[in-house]
Amino acid sequence: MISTMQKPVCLIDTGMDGILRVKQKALDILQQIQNPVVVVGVVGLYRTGKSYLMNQLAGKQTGFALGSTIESKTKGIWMWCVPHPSKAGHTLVLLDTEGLGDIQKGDSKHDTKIFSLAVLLSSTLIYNSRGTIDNKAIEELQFVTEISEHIKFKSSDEVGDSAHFVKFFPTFIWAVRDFTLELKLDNKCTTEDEYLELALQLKTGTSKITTEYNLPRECIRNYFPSRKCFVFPFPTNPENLTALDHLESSDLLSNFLEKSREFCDFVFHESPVKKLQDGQTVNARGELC
Ligand SMILES: Nc1nc2c(ncn2[C@@H]2O[C@H](COP(=O)(O)OP(=O)(O)OP(=O)(O)O)[C@@H](O)[C@H]2O)c(=O)[nH]1
Ligand SMILES: [Mg+2]
Repeated sequence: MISTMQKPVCLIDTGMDGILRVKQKALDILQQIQNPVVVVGVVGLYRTGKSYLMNQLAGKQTGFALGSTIESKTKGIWMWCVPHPSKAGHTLVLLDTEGLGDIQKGDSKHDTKIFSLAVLLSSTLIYNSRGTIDNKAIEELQFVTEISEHIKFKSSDEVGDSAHFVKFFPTFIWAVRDFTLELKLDNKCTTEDEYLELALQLKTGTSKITTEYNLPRECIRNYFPSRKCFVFPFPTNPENLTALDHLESSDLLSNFLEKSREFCDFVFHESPVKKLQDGQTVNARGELC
C-alpha cells in the first residue's frame, strides 16, 4: 500500500455546511497500515511555507500543493503516508493543515478546530512561523489557549486539563522560517532552543496585561513540556521564492539545505510513535501494536 501512495490525499475537509468530515478514501488507506505510526503534523499561519516543509520531510520536491499567490492554498487536513526513513517497520504519516488566520476566511473557530485536530492526531507537532519569535508570533498561537474548549475528557478525576493533555500531546517543534538575525544575546551565542525558551518566559505580576502576556506562554509550557526550535534562513534568492517546488537543490542556499537536513534528521530520529492516553502504541487502524 505505502509504495503506491505517490501523493497526499485529503484526510479531513470542510463541507458546505462548515462541518469538518473525514474522507473515506483516506480512512481506507489508514485501514491498511498495520505498522506503528509516527504522525508528524504542521500548523501555522497561512502562506508561511508549511506545505513546502512537509515535502522536505517526505523527501520529495512536490507532493503537498504549494501556492505562490496571496490566496491560501491548503484546505482542511491532507495526509501522506510513507515508509519511515529511519525506523524499519514503521510508517511516517505526514499531516499538512489549512493555514490559520486567513483574513478572507475570517473564522477563528474553524481555525481552532483544525489546530486542535492536528494536536490530537500528531505525535510531533510543528508550529511554523515566519520572521522572529516575538510577542506577535506568540499571540498568533492563540489557538493553544482555546484547546481546552475543544478537547474534553470522559473522566471524573480532579486533575486539571493540562495534566491529561501532556500524557498524549505531541512533541512540539517551532520552525521559524526566513530568520535573518544572529542568535546572540549579551554578545554570547545562544542556541535555537534557548531562543524559544526565552520567548516563553513568564512575567511576574497579576495585572491584566501580564496575565494576557503569560496565558499563551503558560499553555505552551504546560501542554508541551517537550519543545524544540529550528530557525531556517531564506531558502534561496528572492526572485526564486515563488517557484521553490521547481528548483533543484543546487538552486537552494547551502545554509538552508544544512538546516533542512538537521531538521529532518531530528524529526526522523526523535519523533515518537503515536501512543494512546495510557501510553500504548497504536497503528493507523487504532489497534494496539
Ligand atoms: N520566503 C520563503 N518562502 C517560502 C519558504 N517556503 C516556501 N515558500 C514559498 O512561500 C509560498 C507559500 O508556500 P506554501 O508551502 O504553499 O505555504 P503554506 O503555509 O502551506 O500556505 P497555505 O497552505 O496557504 O497555508 C510558496 O510560493 C513557496 O514557494 C521559505 O522558507 N521562505
Ligand atoms: Mg499549504
